[in-house]
Amino acid sequence: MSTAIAPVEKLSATELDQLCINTIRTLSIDAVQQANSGHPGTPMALAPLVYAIWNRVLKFDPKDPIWPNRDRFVLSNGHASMLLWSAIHLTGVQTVNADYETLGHPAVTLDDIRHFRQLNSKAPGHPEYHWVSGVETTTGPLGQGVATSVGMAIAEKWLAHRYNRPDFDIFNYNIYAVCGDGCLMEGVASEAASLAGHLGLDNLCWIYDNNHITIEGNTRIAFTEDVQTRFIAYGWNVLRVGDANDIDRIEQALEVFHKTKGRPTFIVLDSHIGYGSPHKQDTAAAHGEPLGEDEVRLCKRAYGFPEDAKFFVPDGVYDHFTANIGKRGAEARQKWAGLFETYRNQYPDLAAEIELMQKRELPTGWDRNLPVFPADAKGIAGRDASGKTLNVLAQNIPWFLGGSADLGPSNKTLFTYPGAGDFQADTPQGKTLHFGIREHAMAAIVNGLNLSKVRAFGATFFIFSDYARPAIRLASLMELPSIFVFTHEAMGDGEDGPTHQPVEHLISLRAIPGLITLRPGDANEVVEAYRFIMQLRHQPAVLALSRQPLPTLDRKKYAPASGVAQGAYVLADAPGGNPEVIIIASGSEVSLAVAAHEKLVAEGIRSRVVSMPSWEIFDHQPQTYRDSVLPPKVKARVAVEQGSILGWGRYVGDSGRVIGMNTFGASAPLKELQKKFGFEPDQVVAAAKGQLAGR
Ligand SMILES: Cc1ncc(C[n+]2csc(CCOP(=O)(O)OP(=O)(O)O)c2C)c(N)n1
Ligand SMILES: [Mg+2]
Repeated sequence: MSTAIAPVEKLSATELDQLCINTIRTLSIDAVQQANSGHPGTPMALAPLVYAIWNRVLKFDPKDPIWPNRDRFVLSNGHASMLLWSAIHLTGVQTVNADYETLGHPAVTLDDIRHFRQLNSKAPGHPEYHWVSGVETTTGPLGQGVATSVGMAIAEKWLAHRYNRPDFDIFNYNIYAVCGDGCLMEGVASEAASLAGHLGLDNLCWIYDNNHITIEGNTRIAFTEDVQTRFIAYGWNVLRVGDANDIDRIEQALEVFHKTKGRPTFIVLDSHIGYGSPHKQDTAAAHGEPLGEDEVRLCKRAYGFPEDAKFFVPDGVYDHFTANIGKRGAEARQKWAGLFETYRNQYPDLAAEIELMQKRELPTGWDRNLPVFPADAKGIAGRDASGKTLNVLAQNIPWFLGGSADLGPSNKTLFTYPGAGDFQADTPQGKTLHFGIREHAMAAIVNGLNLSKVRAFGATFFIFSDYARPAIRLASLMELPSIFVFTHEAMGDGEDGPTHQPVEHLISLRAIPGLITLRPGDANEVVEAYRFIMQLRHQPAVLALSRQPLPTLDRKKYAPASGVAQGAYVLADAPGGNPEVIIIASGSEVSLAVAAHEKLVAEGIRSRVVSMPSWEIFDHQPQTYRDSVLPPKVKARVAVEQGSILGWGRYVGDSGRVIGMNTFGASAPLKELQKKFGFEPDQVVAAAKGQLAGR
């Protein structure tokens, strides 16, 4: 039996809605079936929600998917990606490239959907930000999307306050995030929801797919808390829509969200996973495997769709999206563009800022007055040099903001200049963010801010980078210029002991593709590290900064700190530039290497010190440069770094020596730890001599 669909002109408005919804459902089912992998059940259940948001509410122009004042849509339950591919396809979202140019072809074609989850398809397994236009953030690791949406909401508040003027609502967009049970079980979502409630982010709406199903079955096996009451306690406005198929009620709930001031909105949406599937609805089986050919036919029959047609978009569906989101979005954008023209005349400086920001460019003079630190044997801590630099940058770059997970006074990340202020519900102009002790949400929120083109950083102790890691990884995957400022980067907090002493953190972050790690060796290297980081447009960076003072090297005697921009550079050299042994060091071990070098030189040994704050930057230099820093013929090499020795072999070679950490640290004053673990000049000297003796 096969069903024929009535001609579009004979359909009532309700029937046309249903036709569009069922198109999303059947595209999703067919794509998963074709790929023989993926998640059909949730798109089947949430097609009405996505339809209602996109076609009835979202202020979004598919022709210009990066228009600054667009509403944001986040699919935090990223396994339901077919919802997004369907919406992006059916609304005709256009492709934008990395230079923010619209290319005039669709972001997701029907052919991409036919090749769901296949190599090079623009319909990959999960939503990927830099890969598919129209995706606002990468999701899939549950909880990340909703947490990131809080950063987007903070950004909107900050932008609105800085740039809006009477009669000029340049920024007034909303953020809609859809999530499931998994997202709400994850701690990162709770951290972020708590902060969003505290900040009263009334531009933020989460819609919870309350289907009582996760992979292992019914949520009664592991998730029985009262989610609504939890969100009430967080200070959210909690609404409930008892039927996920009721698009009018969904639209009404979204209207309530629009009217709610001073609180974010949480909509509980009761749904049936696998809706329409006679044998799989309401079961975990609908979650993560294809329905099977027979069941697919039964579902299509239930939706009144032809059973044999695949990837079928009935007549009238594209038009209906064009007539609604397309028209509404285009009008909103054009109106905004007109408004912005007048705004540009009246407030040229502010308009220029907005335009620079959209392209991730920096304002003229962004690096003026950066500190220069005079040579000083006693020196200054990396974190202090960082604090001074951050305060200058924040004054030069209006849209640069950030904060710490409750360690601001220790990370030295507080903005202290007059007028900087704190970001709070009633002071959304503030530049210092207070994330509370929520490192994971902090990193996701920093990503949300950077996705919104505000330049933002988050800070904590380096040891707790572990707590932020999943979002740091996503920053790299998304090619975002998020900045993570980590202080107490080695054993500098001595007495705190091994719980607070990073060992494997540097190497584990170096393992993240695309992420730039920087461990500067003195105050001037800190400044140069920031100079490098600020110019990144598509890469995140991690700074590892010392807690304790490090000698400020005499740059008249040694090479200038600008060498940081090459990742590694010859800091101190053998007379005539012809070394017989090379000592490579980063961070707090750079001055140690220099001290050892002076001793070696005094003994007539031709040593060279290479300061290597960043492996990734160095690895991207031309071979000739790398060979000039580490001449292949010089095999006697020692690396010194207060972190795991793993990976240093690539720079010291098979016969080289690494002075690093093979164990956890210990609780004791730093000096004793340096002695115990071999971070003393004499031990470096001995290692260098050993290398020369072939040991
Ligand atoms: C952090 C994280 N842990 C585990 C997974 C694997 N995973 C993907 S979907 C899922 C179940 C999600 O359940 P729910 O959010 O209720 O989605 P539904 O099945 O209702 O669509 C799990 C465990 C993941 N994607 N991310
Ligand atoms: Mg669920």
